[in-house]
Formats: sequence, structure tokens, C-alpha cells
Amino acid sequence: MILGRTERGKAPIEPVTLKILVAGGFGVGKTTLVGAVSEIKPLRTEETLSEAGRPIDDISGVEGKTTTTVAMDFGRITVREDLVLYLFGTPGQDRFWFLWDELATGALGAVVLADTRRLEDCFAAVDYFERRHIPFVVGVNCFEGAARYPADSVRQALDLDSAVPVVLCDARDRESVKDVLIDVVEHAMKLAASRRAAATAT
Ligand SMILES: Nc1nc2c(ncn2[C@@H]2O[C@H](COP(=O)(O)OP(=O)(O)O)[C@@H](O)[C@H]2O)c(=O)[nH]1
Ligand SMILES: [Mg+2]
Repeated sequence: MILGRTERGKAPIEPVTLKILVAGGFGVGKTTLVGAVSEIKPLRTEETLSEAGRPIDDISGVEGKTTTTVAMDFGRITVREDLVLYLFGTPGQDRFWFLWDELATGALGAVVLADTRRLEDCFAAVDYFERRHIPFVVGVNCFEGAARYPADSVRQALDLDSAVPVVLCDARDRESVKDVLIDVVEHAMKLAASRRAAATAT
């Protein structure tokens, strides 16, 4: 359990730092999510969507989006005094995929953000983490105006393993995002424990 552990004395502790990736399609709310929880000014490189990028950056369904993250979003959140998460938003556009393997190195797990209006936009991210056995949680970012689907229909539509948590969230809300991040840590720890158990059993 991440939360609720009893405190053991007040000696200053060196926090464990973990790296979490934030992935998902273009305009799904990655930059918003990192910005909502980060204690440090999010390091981001937004670029005004140019006419040149328009045929590639499909903005249909992403009303009012005029900037795009070129490099990545980076943020930090102290979940508990001994647990600090570093967040790395993956670039949403296919043409920046060369950055993914760099980003994925050393990551504990990932959040795949999904928008039910454009669920297919997160297929690539789901495939990516499944193939590399990187633990991930699917966060359904609940935009107003988008139909609400139960987590289980999203799981079915994405053909996810039954162990993969699917949670509804609001990328703009700090507490909501924090819950999703804790789910990622817990899910990754559970998977690691079961892999260890499987390894020692053989
Ligand atoms: N209504 C609503 N808008 C959101 C939410 N999350 C993000 N947005 C908006 O959707 C647009 C795209 O979000 P952004 O974080 O830039 O997406 P990214 O491309 O994945 O980084 C922005 O205009 C956000 O303000 C949400 O949960 N609800
Ligand atoms: Mg972004």
C-alpha cells in the first residue's frame, strides 16, 4: 500500500524517486495533467500549431487547441515525504516517437490517457507499453460533452488485460491526477511482486 502506512519516526528521509510516463494521443490532456500536479513549474515546450503542421496534427475534436508540446512535459510531485514521482509526458504526435525509448528507460510505469471520443488515439501507447512490459494504467480523461462509459467498456474496447487498471479522471484536477499516479505505483509494485514470486517459484 502506498498510503496509510504508519509513520516511523521523524528522521529526515531520503525520498525514493520514481519515474512515471504520461502518454496518450494528441490533445488528450497530457500537458494539462502534468501541470495540474507538478510542484515545479512545468518544463514544457509548446509551439503554436503552424499551418505547416496542420495536416499532420489532427485537431478535430480538440476544440481550441492552438499549441502543441514539441519536446515533452516534465513535472515532479511529492506523494508522500518518502516518495517523489517525476513525470515525463511523451510527445503525442507520431513524428516524435523517436523520443519514446529514451523516455521509457528506467520508468516504473505509465499513465495512458484516453479520450472516449477518440479512443483509437491511445492504441499506439497501449501497444508500446504492452510490448515492453511496462506497467501502465489507463486514465480516461472525462471531458465535458464526451459520453461517459464505464471503465469496463473502455477496457474491452482497448482489449486490455484484466489486470490493467482503468480509471476515470480529470486531468485538470490535482487530487484526481494524484489518485491515478498512485494507481500506477501500486499497479507496478503488484506486478513486480508477482513477477518476483513467479521467478522464485521456478
Ligand atoms: N474540458 C476539459 N478540457 C481538458 C481536460 N484536459 C485537457 N483539456 C483541454 O484540452 C486541450 C488539450 O490538452 P493538452 O493537455 O494540451 O493535451 P496534450 O496534447 O495531451 O498535452 C487543452 O485545451 C486543455 O485545456 C479535461 O479534463 N477537461
Ligand atoms: Mg501536450
